[in-house]
Amino acid sequence: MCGIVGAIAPRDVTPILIEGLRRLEYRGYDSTGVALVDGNGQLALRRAVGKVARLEEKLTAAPCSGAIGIAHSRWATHGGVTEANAHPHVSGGRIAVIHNGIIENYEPLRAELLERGYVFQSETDTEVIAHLIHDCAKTAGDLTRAVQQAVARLTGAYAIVVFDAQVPDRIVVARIASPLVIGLGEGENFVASDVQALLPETRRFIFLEEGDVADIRRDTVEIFNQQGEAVTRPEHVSSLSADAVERGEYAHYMLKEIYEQPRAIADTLSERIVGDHVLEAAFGPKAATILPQVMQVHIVACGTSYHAGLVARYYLEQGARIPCTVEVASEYRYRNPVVSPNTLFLAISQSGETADTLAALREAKKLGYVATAAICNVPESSLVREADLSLMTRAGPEVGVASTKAFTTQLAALSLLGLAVAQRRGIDRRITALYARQIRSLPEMVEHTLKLDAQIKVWAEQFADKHHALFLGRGPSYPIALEGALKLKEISYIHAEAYPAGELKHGPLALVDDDMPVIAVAPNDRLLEKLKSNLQEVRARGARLFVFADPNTGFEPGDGIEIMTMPDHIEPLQSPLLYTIPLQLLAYHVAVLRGTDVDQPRNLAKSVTVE
Ligand code: HGA
Repeated sequence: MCGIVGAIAPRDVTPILIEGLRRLEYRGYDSTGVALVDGNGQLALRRAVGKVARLEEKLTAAPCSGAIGIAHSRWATHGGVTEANAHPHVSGGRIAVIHNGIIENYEPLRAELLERGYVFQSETDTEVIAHLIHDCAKTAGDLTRAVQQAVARLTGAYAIVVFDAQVPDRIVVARIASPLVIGLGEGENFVASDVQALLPETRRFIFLEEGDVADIRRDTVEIFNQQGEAVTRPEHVSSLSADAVERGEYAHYMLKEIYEQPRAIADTLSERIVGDHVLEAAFGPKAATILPQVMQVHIVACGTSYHAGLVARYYLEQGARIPCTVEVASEYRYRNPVVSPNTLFLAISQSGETADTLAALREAKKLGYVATAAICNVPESSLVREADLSLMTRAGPEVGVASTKAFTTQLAALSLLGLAVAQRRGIDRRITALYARQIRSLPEMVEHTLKLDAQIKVWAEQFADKHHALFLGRGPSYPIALEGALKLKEISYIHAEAYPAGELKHGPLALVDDDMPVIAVAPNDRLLEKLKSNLQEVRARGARLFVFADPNTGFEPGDGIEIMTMPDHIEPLQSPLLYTIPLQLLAYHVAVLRGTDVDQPRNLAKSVTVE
């Protein structure tokens, strides 16, 4: 979703732009476009609804080429999926702009620009940027200054790339809350929303910081911070190869996808959370009218997505103080449910084609919910098309059948929903600001957590010959125990169960013996002491305990109990997502030791499009 590519070079850049768009296709999008300055100094614009291949058809039918150009793949937020709304947007026949993100104050700007005589060709928020830059350029004297003046008037999230066909010696870019990277070449330079797009051209990159504006020419790159001061940003040499979309150095897609989580979560958060607040428009154009009416949420999903829903219940009830219920889709659709007033129906699915979830959504639409919403990884999916609101996870394509990054990006997206509802409910701003900070630091915390991999691989040896395993957690850690058990059973074929630890004594304790490893999820939360007592009950029956715990929880390794210490400073809101990581790695290493088909486990499919 939302792809940006730009290039300035002593050669035709069209193939670079098209290849860049292709390399970003996995993100999902609904339309594409390219703008170039052709050999006659004219601005050439080609746009198409649908796939990059449609844009290529247009370029074949009406060829154009140029040494400076920008290209975009759009996933509509403001205005329908039409050619007129596709980017680039042009002002005065000379300023061409592409944009990722959402301009929150586009309505007053649009009114002002209409008054100043600008004619709008699209319904997008982006077009105001093009006209604003054109307007500023009249007095600014140069394009970079015009962009600086224009972006100073924008609120919201943006990565923008601009050229002026009348001065085609530079591309100017700016960003806030939406990623943008400059690719450095020899006598040519590039820009993109993601390094993936540029890997065939270069591996030297500069990552722009919040508020940066950059003037990119063939031989120079000048960067200015938000205060307009010239700054230098470090150059990074990427170790990714151009075929990084493939499995690369990883033995399995699942492992690669586990390691992609910091980036996938960062992508899911980017453009949606600015400073301390969530941009409601990220849920779609109807969010501003629907969210204020929501007094309750009913979540419906299957498998791993259902576990994400169980965690979301804590985000919504404890964070936003509204009731939330969660149910598996295959049960919901035949239950003839009774719907309370002002309830939002929320469906969660990686593919957006999960048959039971889709059927549940269609059923829900007849039942008087205030609205329907989807959390999904595939923008073109039926679920997204049919729901009133949607928030896309940006996990990228997930090849491993056992879901990893799709799950953690769902948790990230659901935490944004919790925060958006909390904002609307008027929860104390200091509290919502705290949540926002905790959400923003998730990618970095996941990075730290992945460092446990080598230790987990050693633990895995103690599971490889087992037939059963029991996972325990309490509160929001219980769904994580469920997810850990699901991962282990899916790919290692070890029978694994998860229980809320307080339920042990009501039955499952009968199963516990020294052949049944017990895995506990033990963050330092208000249920820790309760969990400790439950673990004593298990230990007393001779089970071997494997505890994932925060530092300072007071667990001591000893006879029959092993402790894996998680990184420091995990906040309660973060712990479900972070404790998922070691459980994914444990399942992975156990499966590898048992020699199963990790990426394509028996009897399972990636996208469950049958009932
Ligand atoms: N708000 C803009 C851009 C959305 C986006 O980032 N798409 O990829 C629009 O709706 O066109």
